[in-house]
Amino acid sequence: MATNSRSAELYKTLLLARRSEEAIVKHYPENLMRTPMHMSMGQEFVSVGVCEALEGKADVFASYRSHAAFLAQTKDTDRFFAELYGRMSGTGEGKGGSMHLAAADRGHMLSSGVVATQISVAVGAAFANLRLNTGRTSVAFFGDGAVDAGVFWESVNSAALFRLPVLFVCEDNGYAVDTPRAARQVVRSIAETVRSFGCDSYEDDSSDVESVYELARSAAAKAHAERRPAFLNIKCARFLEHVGIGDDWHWGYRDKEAVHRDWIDRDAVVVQRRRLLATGLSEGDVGALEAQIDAQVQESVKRAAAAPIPTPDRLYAGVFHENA
Ligand SMILES: Cc1ncc(C[n+]2csc(CCOP(=O)(O)OP(=O)(O)O)c2C)c(N)n1
Repeated sequence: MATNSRSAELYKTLLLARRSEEAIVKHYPENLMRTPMHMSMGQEFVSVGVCEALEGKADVFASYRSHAAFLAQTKDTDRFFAELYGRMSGTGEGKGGSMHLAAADRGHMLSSGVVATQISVAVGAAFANLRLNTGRTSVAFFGDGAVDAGVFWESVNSAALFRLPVLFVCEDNGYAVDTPRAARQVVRSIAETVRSFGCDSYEDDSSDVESVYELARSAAAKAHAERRPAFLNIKCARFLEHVGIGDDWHWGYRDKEAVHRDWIDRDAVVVQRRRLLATGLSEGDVGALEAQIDAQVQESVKRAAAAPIPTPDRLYAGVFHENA
């Protein structure tokens, strides 16, 4: 295998997220997954690039658009699908659903349905990591809509003031539901504005998981070495509707042709597959990787659908500290 194994790993993780969501699209109409779905499809390369760069040493705080971040960090399709199916073996014993995935034992600390609330918690974790000298990197994933919220700016200010090595990662798909950024924010560049807080600030519109990987790696190293936060503004596009498994071109708030030209036609999953083929893997090698991922996803779906549903005595378990 002449291709470097990191490129193959990145492809496998990208594909794990993509195939998992394709399985959701296929099985959701069976009505066994009774949870609203905010799909990551198209944006997976952001969290995959960042989480792979941090090699498991990240504490991840994500939004309700949680699937790719969760799978990039944990690769745990069993607990993922079990939660979507509302089963005991899910991350929240079936109570959280798609928006509230958490596996603290694997560094996915939380996903929050309330826009921007995960960001300040990530700053607290960065503070704890620094104090406890864990060497871990606290990472907040959020959309450009979360930048509209005051807590984002408070978090950036606090992290810069307390010199905390936290990564703020904006999955900048340009919309809060159907409202474009220009209709919500006066600043032309979020990255430039954040820089004025004394935060290292980067922009990327590559649609390339390897570019995000390199950026996250160097940004995290600098954040720890210099004890300062970093803001990564990664442009991307959501391929599906804001919530749900379909598309929303009929709404008319974004131009289907432009999204295809700028993003779907350079889908990071396809780009990475091509890279593997161009750098030494054969179709057979890539097919074998894909078969492995497909089998993992299909097995997890099967196990989740057959897993026991929660019993009433577990209703409050994990909800309040004293019932943990
Ligand atoms: C505090 C709060 N206000 C409003 C909402 C309703 N809401 C849900 S998603 C969303 C848009 C957020 O957009 P963005 O942060 O860019 O994330 P994306 O959905 O694009 O990933 C809004 C306003 C909410 N969930 N929480």
